[in-house]
Amino acid sequence: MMNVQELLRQKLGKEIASASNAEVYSALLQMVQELSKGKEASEKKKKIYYISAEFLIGKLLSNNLINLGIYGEVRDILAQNGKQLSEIEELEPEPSLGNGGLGRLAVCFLDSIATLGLNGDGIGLNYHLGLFRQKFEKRLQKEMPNPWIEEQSWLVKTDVTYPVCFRGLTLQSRMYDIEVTGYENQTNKLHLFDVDSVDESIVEEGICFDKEEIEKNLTLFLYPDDSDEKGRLLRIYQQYFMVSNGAQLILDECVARGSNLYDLPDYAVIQINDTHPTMVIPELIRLLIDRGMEMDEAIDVVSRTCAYTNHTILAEALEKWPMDYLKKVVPQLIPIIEILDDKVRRKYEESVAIIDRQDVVHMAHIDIHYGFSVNGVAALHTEILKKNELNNFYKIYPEKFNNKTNGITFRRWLLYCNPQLADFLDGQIGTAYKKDAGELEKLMQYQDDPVVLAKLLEIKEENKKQLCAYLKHTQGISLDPESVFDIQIKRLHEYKRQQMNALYVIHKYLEIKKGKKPSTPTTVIFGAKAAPAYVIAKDIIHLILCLQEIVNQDPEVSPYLRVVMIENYNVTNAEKLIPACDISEQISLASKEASGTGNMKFMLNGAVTLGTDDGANVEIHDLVGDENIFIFGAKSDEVIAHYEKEDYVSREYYKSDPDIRAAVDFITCEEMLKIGQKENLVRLQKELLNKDWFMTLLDFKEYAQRKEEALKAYEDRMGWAKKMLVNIAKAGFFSSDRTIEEYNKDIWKL
Ligand code: 26W
Repeated sequence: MMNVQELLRQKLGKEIASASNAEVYSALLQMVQELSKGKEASEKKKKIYYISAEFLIGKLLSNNLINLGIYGEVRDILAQNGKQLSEIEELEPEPSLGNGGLGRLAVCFLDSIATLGLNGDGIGLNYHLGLFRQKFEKRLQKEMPNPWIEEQSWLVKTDVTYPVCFRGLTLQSRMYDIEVTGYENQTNKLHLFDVDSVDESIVEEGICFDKEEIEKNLTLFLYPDDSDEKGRLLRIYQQYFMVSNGAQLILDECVARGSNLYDLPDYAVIQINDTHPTMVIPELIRLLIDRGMEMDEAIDVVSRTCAYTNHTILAEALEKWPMDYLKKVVPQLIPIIEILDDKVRRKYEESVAIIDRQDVVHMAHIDIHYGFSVNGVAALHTEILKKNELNNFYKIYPEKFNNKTNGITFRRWLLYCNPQLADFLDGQIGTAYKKDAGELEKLMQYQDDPVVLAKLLEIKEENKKQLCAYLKHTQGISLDPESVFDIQIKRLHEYKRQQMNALYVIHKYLEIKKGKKPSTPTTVIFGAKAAPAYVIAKDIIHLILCLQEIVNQDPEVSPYLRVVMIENYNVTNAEKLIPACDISEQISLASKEASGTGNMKFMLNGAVTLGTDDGANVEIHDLVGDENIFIFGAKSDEVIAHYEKEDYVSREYYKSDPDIRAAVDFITCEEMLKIGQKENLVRLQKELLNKDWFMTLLDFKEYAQRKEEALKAYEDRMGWAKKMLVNIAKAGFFSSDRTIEEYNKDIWKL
């Protein structure tokens, strides 16, 4: 058994007590890397390659200490030497290599793959700057560069390098690895590709840079702004760079493990995370032909190796690349894509073609025809794919379609972020739930035990206080821990309907002004980044920041209602917010949120969901029952029918309901215009009145009513604690270990 204290002292080269926090951080990082290195699993024949443009890894130090089984020991050793692990963690920059759910899911999956002892690595890009750092200036979002790579980081430079050819430009890649520690198990790898020539000094004002200097900018940013053609071309450069490296690595590794390439599907399965890595299909075909395979054989081999996960039904998120763009960047793929299209066209109708009449390539269509599995990420989502969005494909390939409801790793989202709750569970139901999440059900036997219920309330209270201290310390925000914490944290998007929550805030403000004082004060907390070119999303942020000012400054209102939008929402602050939440806002327009994973994290930490019948909320609802969730709003089939009939007119709701009218009018009232930007507020109001594509006003009334019910229910403390308990007890299904077991059983077959 190695001695952690000794190892740490050795890495430090001095006594722990006399080292600075920065020195301790650096020593811990080296120590973890060394310890995880010894744990690589012996390579088995078949391997899963999870290829994704995003891996939202978050900070790794504590996560790795937990997975290596030495978190408590390290924390205690540090404490004995006058050091706080929590302070040391703050020195670690967060690698924000993802936008949101899809990127975070990829990392939860890597954790579970390693934890379950499966042979599997991630493949992605080494963005030097993660998703922008968000700053608020004059109540508007400003984007700043978000560097994360320091002198010492989790990245390990390797000797692996491949040539990647673009039109008129060949770049030599460099592979970096990050160790993926499994929980008390083996270590796998996340391979991130880069080019040595990337130059951070080309970043100008904010996050602007020359989009045409490919050698210098290729892996500079995660998803550069794609609102113009140059940005979109850069996206194609990034995607091809990722998949070409990935394909070369996979073929090399499989050959090394004994494949003759004709038997590739026995050695590799490639999970394509959304359409961003789709070009891996034509690229693999191209490489196999280069190595002497016939075209038809290569297509067959690749089709039996690749599987596709769909994460959205929003048309604008299903990628389509004009042939012109592809010709400018990757001309070598054009003849292959044309053959793939030709084969489809010979057999099937136009609607499932790969290249459409406008000469645009539908990336998802490549995945579906030339992959062996298509999965959605929650039961409802998969049903909608089969019945609606992808129905024409489902009719051709019913056997390819399957559901894999998302999951989250309980190591990060319970053991790490809520140690008080985890400790309490250990004492109550034993520790087996850490590896077998279904064990959480054992908590059900205490649903009427007043001591257990009181303890759950106490833990929540403590977490709320800790959040208050954290927000005070990091953002200068003061909150009242006695109030109900009602939290909506996720990317900003109209379909997620932060604007509906903001309208509720206005409604409540007006009610309080009229003298209707609520018995329990509420704090509505938002956290969200808006895509830099998404104008309305930024207007919604502006609205919320203006409301924050008006509501919190109003002495008549602020004792009962407060609004806070935290700056720079990311994984690190999610880890503090989620354990402190009472009401989890999951209010997307039904049918639009593929799954959601924040909903699962909140549930696991004892928050009660206020949500629509959408994504995985439907499954949460089924598990906890009507008593333990607050569901409202139009159902997905009603919503789909509105779109089909084009019969939703938001203005009618505005006209016929005085509460809605008052709330919408408030957006541009004198008070608001005094502190807000007229242009943004007027534009947002017009959008709600003239378009409201995501039907905010349709659900508003029911939403406000349900929220009142939830707030009322909160007042019965024991009744509420029971709801918390049931949510925690039923959360086991949402462990990503369960999800990965299903992927393996049905798709990967390792
Ligand atoms: C066009 C490029 C693009 C489009 C969409 C990049 C990134 C995105 C999203 C951020 C994709 C995403 O995060 N989707 C989410 O995936 C989660 C994991 O499956 C689901 O839980 C969410 O419902 C879904 O929105």
